[in-house]
Formats: sequence, structure tokens, C-alpha cells
Amino acid sequence: MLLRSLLLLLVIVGAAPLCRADDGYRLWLKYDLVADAAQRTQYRAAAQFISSNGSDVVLKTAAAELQRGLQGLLGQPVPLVAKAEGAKRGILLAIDPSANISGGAASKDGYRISMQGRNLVVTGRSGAGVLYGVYALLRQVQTGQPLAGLNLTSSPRIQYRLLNHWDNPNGTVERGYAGSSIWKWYELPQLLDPRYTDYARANASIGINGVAINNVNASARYLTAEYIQKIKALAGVMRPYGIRVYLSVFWAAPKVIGGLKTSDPLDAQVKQWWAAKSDDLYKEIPDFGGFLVKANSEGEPGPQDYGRTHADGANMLATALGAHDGIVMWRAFVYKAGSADRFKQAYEEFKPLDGTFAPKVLVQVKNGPIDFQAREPFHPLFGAMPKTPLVLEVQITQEYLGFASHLVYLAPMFKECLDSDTQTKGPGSTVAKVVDGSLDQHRISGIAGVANIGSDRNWTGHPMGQANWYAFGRLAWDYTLTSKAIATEWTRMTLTREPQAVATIVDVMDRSRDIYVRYTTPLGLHHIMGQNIHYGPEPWLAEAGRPDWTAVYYHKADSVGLGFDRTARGSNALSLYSPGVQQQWGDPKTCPLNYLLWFHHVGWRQPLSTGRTLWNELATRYYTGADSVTWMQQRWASVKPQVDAALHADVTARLDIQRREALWWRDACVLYFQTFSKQPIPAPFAPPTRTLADIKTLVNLYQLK
Ligand code: GCW
Repeated sequence: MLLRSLLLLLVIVGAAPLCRADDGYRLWLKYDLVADAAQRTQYRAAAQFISSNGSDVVLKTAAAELQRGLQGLLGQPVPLVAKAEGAKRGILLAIDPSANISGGAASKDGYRISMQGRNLVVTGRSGAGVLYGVYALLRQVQTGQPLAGLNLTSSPRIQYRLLNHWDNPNGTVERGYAGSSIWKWYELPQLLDPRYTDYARANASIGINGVAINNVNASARYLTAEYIQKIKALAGVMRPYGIRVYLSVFWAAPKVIGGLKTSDPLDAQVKQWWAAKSDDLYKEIPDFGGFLVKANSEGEPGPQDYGRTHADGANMLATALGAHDGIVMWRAFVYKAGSADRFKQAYEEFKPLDGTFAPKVLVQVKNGPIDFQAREPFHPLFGAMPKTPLVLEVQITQEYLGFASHLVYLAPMFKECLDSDTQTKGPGSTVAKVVDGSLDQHRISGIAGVANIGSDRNWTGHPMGQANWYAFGRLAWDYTLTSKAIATEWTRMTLTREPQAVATIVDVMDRSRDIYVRYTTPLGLHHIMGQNIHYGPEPWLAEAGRPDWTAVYYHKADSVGLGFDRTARGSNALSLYSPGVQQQWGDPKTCPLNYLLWFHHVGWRQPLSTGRTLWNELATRYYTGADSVTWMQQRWASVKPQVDAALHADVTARLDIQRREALWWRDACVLYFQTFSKQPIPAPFAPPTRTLADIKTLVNLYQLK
């Protein structure tokens, strides 16, 4: 009896590694054994060896990753051999610079997977192309697709696919909610955290090919000789994964660390300083990507300090890069204090500069005109600067979308922007076509996502936040993919392959962003969140460092109605859009309800297309939005048996927070706006049980120092 119990114990302990809790570290690259034995047998038959044709460093990574992946998925090693073995079926990896893979400037990253005789061949025009092909192949196996007869060609639509880290030298992350920075500056360059490699793998697996490693509110320190050595060490980890390193630069660096009297871009010594700095960087990091710049924005120095323009600044840096293969990404996120409508500022400063930027300069524009709100109309600069390549900047970190506490899947938001029709060159002039360069025949194109990654074991704090990192990469590669397709892929690789559970999770993810908008900023409300922290509701905020940091500046609630009049009667920001867009959005009857209060001051009793008055529609959205979080909780509860227990519990707890805070938002907003509308909460909804004064105490507590 004792012996039997002992044996049983041994069996249980022996099996333990298989059912250990999932801490999320492996992201979507789990490579767990394919559960279906028949499928496993088929995969094993198709992958008896791997062979590759060269010594390219990224190609080597591709072969190693394929070996690693297949070893896990198939439960047996797959040998790397010098030559295909006639009698066996295997996978050949090949760089072929002249391979016919369609796509524009970005096609050197493209790949083809096809059958050649009995073997599967992954062809790329570069090592990176093969690496992306390998990840695509592994994805087939991870999601349970057949390999036989596989014929896949894919090229990224956008050339520069970057993560932007807002990480500071002291280890903090601006707007980061997943712990501290993953970069350990005090350990570099001697000590390389293995996590850097895992980070590079994750990025490469979704096609990201560049990382700006530091905050755009940049420290000059990164340009010192000491830090260049550290950056060089990081670049060395990224290189085998086809990833280039970029730096955010502090405009006043020539003064602060260079000992010059000025940082004027037209000053000869300043020009020389930057040129020498760029040579230093390229000497140590031959594939250095280039510079990202936030200048004359939110207190950062810039060329305007010397009476120069953004173009003067950007072009000087482009010249400093000289013959090196690098670019300058100059951010258009600018807004001076005291303007009547912040919405118009970037446009007014940048549109006149179109055509004056050097060829290596891209202007980086946020998806919307204000600042990463839960829903914004597309930025009016898209389509308005045809002579300048524009990088689309989106935020993966959830600054205004509930941090790492709320489950909000962002692919629908990214796509909403990409799919928006600027109509600047007739119908179909989408933001996506501006960004990929096809609308205006640009040679270079870029997209950037502000990272949601930190030192938390699971990288993103909220386990479901991983899907946003994943979705950003997949859309940067191919923005025609649907949000649901991406969510399905991610869920199958990360959470479960059980079809019903996958469908449930994908449904929750796909609706989550709309739900968030409903309980926070429905009908086009924006910028009514907690001051500075950007969390929780604070629609009553009327005093701040600047008027355009308050909430009342944006919602303009009064006894008549709600919303910012941006028509010709108001700020006329609408005039920045093409005539077709103006026509649709300029009339409250045809303006999509989602953007209504972005452009119109609407009467409380005004009937909307839903048949309800503005007030009733507003209240209905706040209530149904908050109720939908209960729906999310129920749906999530239903997949418990199919999802790792620890991960399930983690998300369950965060959904609890989300529910509580959705009620906070709802009550704060309906009670506050009710002081203007003077109307009852419409049936069937019950009025909040707390008062506005109660709610205001909550906010104060939250912001207590
Ligand atoms: O979203 C706002 C943030 C700032 C940020 C700024 C920017 C990096 O609140 O924290 O600074 O935008 O994008 O420059």
C-alpha cells in the first residue's frame, strides 16, 4: 500500500512540469506539444530535417528558432543538416535575393513557403524574410493548420515597423503599467539579461524590425560614449533577429553634453556635433536605425527655441546621418498653450512644411488629433502632407484605456484609424494607404506603437495586454488582417485551442474596446479623465496647468447641451479635413454617432438617429457599457475549464476591477452631466445610489500623494 502511494506520488510529481501554472512569460511562443496525436504524426513526417543555405546571422536564427519550435511542438528533435536528405521529407530555408516575392520597398522582408518535391521550402529575399517565414510556418503548426501543400506568400506593407519605448534611464517607464523598464542600464554592457533575447524573439515573430529604446522625453545621457557602449550591446542582441535599434534624442544635447553654447540647427558647430555623434554611433552600431525626436512639445526643447522650423531641425539631423543608412522620425505631437482648439495645432504647424523635409525624414503622427483617446477621428494630417512620408503612431500601452487593469483589445481601434478614408485623393484614400506610401508613391513608410512592455513576468501586466503587442505587429505587417482573425490566432497560440472557448474569448476581445468607450467616453466625448494620471473619470476638472489639460475645455457641457463645436460656427477644425469628410461629419444628422460630440455641441433634448434624445442616449450608453462588463465577466467565467487556472484567476480579478471602475465612470459621468441636463436617468436604468460628492471623494483619494 505504502509502495503504491509512493509510486503514485512519483507519477504526480513527474507529471508536474506539464501542468505548472502559466506565468505568461512565453507569450504566444509557447511551442507546447501538439495534443492531437494524428496531427503530430503528420507534422513529424513533414519535418524530418531542417537544412539552410548560408551563414547569414538572421538565417541562422531562423534555423535555430525552427528547431526550437518543432522540438517543443512535435516532442522530438529535428536535426539541422547540411544537405537535404533524399529519402526524407524536410524543411529547407533559403535566401534568394532575386526571389519573386511581390511587395514594395518592404519586400526584402517578404517570404514564400511552398512545396518543392517532397520538401517544404521557406524562401526569403533576406535572412529576415526567412525568419518571418519560419514564424509563419510555426504559426501554422501552433494553430493546428495542415502543412501539406502549403503555399503562402507574404510581404509587409510597411517598411519600418517599430516599437517605441517610453523608458527612462532610471528604470521607470512613462505611461508604463507593467513594472519597470526591461533595460537594465546599470548592468549593461557587461551583463545581458536573457530577457533581451526573448524580447527580440517575440518582436521578430510578429514582424517588428525596429525598436526606439528610450522615452521621447529623452535624456541626453544616451548620446554619451558610456551609453553608446550599452546601446551597442543591446543592438548586438537584436541584430540576429533582424531588429535595428533607434534612439530618441534630446534636442538640447549639444549644449547639455556637448559643451556648445547653442543647439540651433543652423549653427555650424551644432551641425558638426550631430554629424560626429552619428559617426560615433555608426562606428559602434553599423546597423543603427536612426533618430526619433520630440521637439518643442510639452516643454521639450527644439529648433523653434532659435526661431527655426521643425523642418530645419529634422533636415539638419538627416544631414548628420550622412551616407549612413538611417532615418529621422520627427514627431508632430505639438500643441502650444493658449490655443482655442488644440485639435488644429499639429496641422497648422506641419501642413505648411510639406515638401520641405529631406528625403530621410518621416513625420510621425498620432492616430488622432488630441492624444490617444479611447476613440478619436483620424488625424487631419493624414492625406494633408502628400510630399512627406508619415509614420502612424499608435499607443499599445493603455494610457487612456484603463492601464493594465481593463481588458481592452486594441486591434479594432488601430484598424478604425487605418481604414478611415481621408478622401484626399478621392474615395479609398485611406489612412493605411497614406501610411504605407502607396497613395503618394513614397519609397519609405513606417508605423510605430508605444510599447506596453515592462519587467512584469508576463511582460504586459494584464495577461490579455499581450494580444495588443501581438496585434500591433501583425497589423504593421498587414493591416488588411481582421481584428478577429488576429485575436483568433493569438488566442489559439496563447490561451486555448478548444473551439468554443476560442470563439468566446475572441468575441469578448473584439467587443471590448467599444464597451470601454461606452462606459468612459460615449458619443465622441474625450479628455474627461483624471488629471495627470489619466485614469478614472474627472469630467468636472476645470483648473489645470493649462486650459487644454482640463476636461471642461473638451466637453463644453452647459444648460443647452454637450460637445465641442468644431464646425464653421465653432473652432472650424472640421475645415482641416477633405470636403467629403467635412460634408459627412459637418452635419450632426450624418456625423457618425461615435464622433458626434467631437464636432458638435448637441442639445440635451435633441433626438438622435437611435430615436433617443442626446441625454437618454448618453445615459443608455454609460449604463449598457458598464453592464457589458458583467457580460465580459460571465463569458470569461465560462471558459475556465479551458484556460490555465492561474491565468484565468488573474484575468477574473482584473475584470472585477474593471466592473467596479466601469460603475465609477458611469456614475461620475451621468451624475455630473445631469447637473447640466437636469433630466432623469431614463428607464429602465436605476439612478446611481451614490452622489456626485461621494464620487468626487473617490477621485481625490485616488490622486492622493
Ligand atoms: O500621451 C501624452 C502623454 C505623455 C507623452 C506625450 C507624448 C511621452 O501623456 O506622457 O510623453 O503624450 O506623446 O509625447
